[in-house]
Amino acid sequence: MGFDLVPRPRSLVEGPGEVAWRLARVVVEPAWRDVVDLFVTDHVGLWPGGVDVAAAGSGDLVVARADDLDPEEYRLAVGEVVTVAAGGPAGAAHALTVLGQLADGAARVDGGLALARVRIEDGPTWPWRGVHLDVARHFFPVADVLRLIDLIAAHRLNHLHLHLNDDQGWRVEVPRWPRLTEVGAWRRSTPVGPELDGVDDLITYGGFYTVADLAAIRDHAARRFVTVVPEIDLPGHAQAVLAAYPELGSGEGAEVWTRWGISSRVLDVSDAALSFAEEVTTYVASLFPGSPVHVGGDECPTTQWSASARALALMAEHGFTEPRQLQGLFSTRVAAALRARGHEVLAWDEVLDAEVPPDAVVVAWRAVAQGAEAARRGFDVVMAPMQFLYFDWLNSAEPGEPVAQSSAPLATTWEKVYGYRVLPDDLEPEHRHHVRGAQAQLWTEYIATRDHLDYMAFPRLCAFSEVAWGTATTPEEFRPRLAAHLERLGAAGVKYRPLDAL
Ligand code: TNX
Repeated sequence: MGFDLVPRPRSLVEGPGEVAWRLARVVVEPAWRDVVDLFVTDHVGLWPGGVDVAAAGSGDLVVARADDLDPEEYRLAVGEVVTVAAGGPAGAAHALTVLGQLADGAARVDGGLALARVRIEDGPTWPWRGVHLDVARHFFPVADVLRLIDLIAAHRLNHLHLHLNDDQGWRVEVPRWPRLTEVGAWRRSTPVGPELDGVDDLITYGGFYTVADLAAIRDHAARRFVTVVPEIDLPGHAQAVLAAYPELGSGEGAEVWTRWGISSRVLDVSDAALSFAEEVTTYVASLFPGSPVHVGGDECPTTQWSASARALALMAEHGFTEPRQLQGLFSTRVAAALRARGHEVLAWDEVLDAEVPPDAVVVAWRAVAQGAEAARRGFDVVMAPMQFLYFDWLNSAEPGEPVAQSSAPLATTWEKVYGYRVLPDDLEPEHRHHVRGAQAQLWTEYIATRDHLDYMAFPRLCAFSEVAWGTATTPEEFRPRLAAHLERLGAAGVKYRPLDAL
């Protein structure tokens, strides 16, 4: 297939011939007008005469609803008139993203754009096509997040999971708990290079989002059919919280952590700590009405609980045999509060080791097997296995790659990402409906700048987008299309990793 579309549509039939297409007038129903306005402004340089948008009559572009299509499905036909039929506005936005890719590369003829006649029928295989960004280990300003959302939408991905707190920083303003940002958003120092080298920069580092910042991120994303999924990760990964409010822990006071890894300092299983988790998570959730919310739950060491009389008494009260089961008290309580407010709840796959909140969606990160286990146990699952979808791992095992979370020979090449398939091989047919889709993770211990984020994300995210859309073929077929697509990204200022780097 020509046209270098990424992700590849389900079906594309070409020809015959070309049209000289000049866009002066669009017809679209009023409810979908914003989708068209965004398309027109995003490509404003292509229409020197300006573009009118009308609700009826004739146009050079006609965008209409089709009842036989799902909300994200579309048909796009390029002829003298370009027509888009879509099941919903998200499908129309996907169609216009593809039309934008065709138009951006087109030559000018007869006062118009030379477009090949083409009929595309398309839609995603997987409803959850996510990208995760850790803004806790390194903080990314609002402008960088908005730009990432644009790139997510450009790849027809549809969720941005924001990891808003960790041991090394708390990144959301919470009015009733001001020390979370006064104290918890700032760390004294950051490792330079591989953490285990023990070299530290001794420079205060931090930042956080205001309520207005998060509203801007939410609205920018919503306009592009990207759902923002906020995560408050508790009761583990809580050292920044404990630096701000030591009374929520059971050990000695601590500073915001200046190391990577897993801190053993976790929230105590006290009424105060359980209420805190519920209150801050529901507060942050309230800034994202109707969105799914992630309650974290990964990597929660139990050493402090094993040493706490209160925790041991609670274990006896609940008949728990393992301290790990105490974690279920947090996830079930916070999840119930979120559900009561209309939020779907997600959690990292460690919740499988304690009590899983009813209806929780499990984000399977440790391996594919946890995803299959969650599905077999009746939970919906988003596949995020680190071996394929952690883009903080090395791009290649060659010497010369910048420091990353993995060490050679452990590397995740774009070819490896491209070869990943969302459905676990061994998952029985009766459990497959639980697989919602997949998500790529950008953990940022070793990603401090926007340019480096680009280097780690692209081209792996391009490969991922096609895996998640469900139309991946072979690396040999994909490579030339990817090369052309990377030029497109480069023209948009993306500092991607060249295919032949190193
Ligand atoms: C594991 S995945 C983590 C993160 C780290 C990441 C580094 C998960 C739920 N926890 O805290 O940043 O590995 O790759």
